Amino acid sequence: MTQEELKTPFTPNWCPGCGNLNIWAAFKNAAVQEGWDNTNTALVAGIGCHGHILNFVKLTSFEGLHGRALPVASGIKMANNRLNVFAHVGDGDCLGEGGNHFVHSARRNHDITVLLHDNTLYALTTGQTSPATERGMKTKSTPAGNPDDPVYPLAWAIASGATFVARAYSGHMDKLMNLIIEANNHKGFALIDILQPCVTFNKVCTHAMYQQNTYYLGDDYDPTNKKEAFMKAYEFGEKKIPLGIFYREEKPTLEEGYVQIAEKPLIDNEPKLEGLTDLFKKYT
Ligand SMILES: Cc1ncc(C[n+]2csc(CCOP(=O)(O)OP(=O)(O)O)c2C)c(N)n1
Repeated sequence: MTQEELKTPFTPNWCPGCGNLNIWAAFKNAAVQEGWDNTNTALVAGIGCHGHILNFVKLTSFEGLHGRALPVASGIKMANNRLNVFAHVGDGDCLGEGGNHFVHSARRNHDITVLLHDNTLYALTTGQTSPATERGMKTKSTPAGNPDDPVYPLAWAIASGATFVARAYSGHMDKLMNLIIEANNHKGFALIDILQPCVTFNKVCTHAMYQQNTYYLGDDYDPTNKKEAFMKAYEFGEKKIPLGIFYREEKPTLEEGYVQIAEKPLIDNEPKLEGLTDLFKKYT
């Protein structure tokens, strides 16, 4: 599809400067470059500002309940494992309401790509703390400062069994685009934690803050070393926010483990109605 063909009748309504705009652009550039279209790709999103992305990309998509994007994405992949499946999720959505799904989708190594629009708060509901909000940060729901420690999504993903774990900054659009492509090409559960400023409600995690404090993991970093990746995932501070691929591992995906879909996707099988007919009768 071309950029033109990916357009929908809607104009993005994110705030000027919102990181979602860059994620949207990077994702569309990746789609054009890789030939993602309605025959080979499906998108899912949770609820939040991030979820609006589905309205602005003309690809088959499903917006589910808050926090439930990952079970839907996993279901789509299991029904048709030929598809590229992307889940656009928010930090509140995925790490809070959907935390349980995050752990188990990673553990089972579903072959899906999770794009975590991480603005470290609940943006759509106007700026409350999320599980990604750092301790002490003043938000609408914690005017005296957040009394909780945040979760570290990358460490959480690695500990849960994710096989591709990366972090990007939304302002570096080309790097983000390449990472999205790489994550999709990876066989297994891929997470990209995308640092995404919320220019309206987050006065701490700003573009300037990320530009001054992020750095890219170098060639001397070994992303296959799980222990090192786990330690790295906890590094977050002044001049110390790593970007890039923290961890990758080749491991059979959940979909590869199912004999029912090993040869052909579930949707290509003729439905077997005998037995079901009696069941349907019972309930009609
Ligand atoms: C079960 C449920 N709880 C709460 C809400 C209200 N709600 C809608 S969006 C949202 C916050 C979304 O924040 P996040 O997932 O971080 O996404 P963002 O808006 O920051 O992109 C909440 C709490 C809801 N829709 N459903």
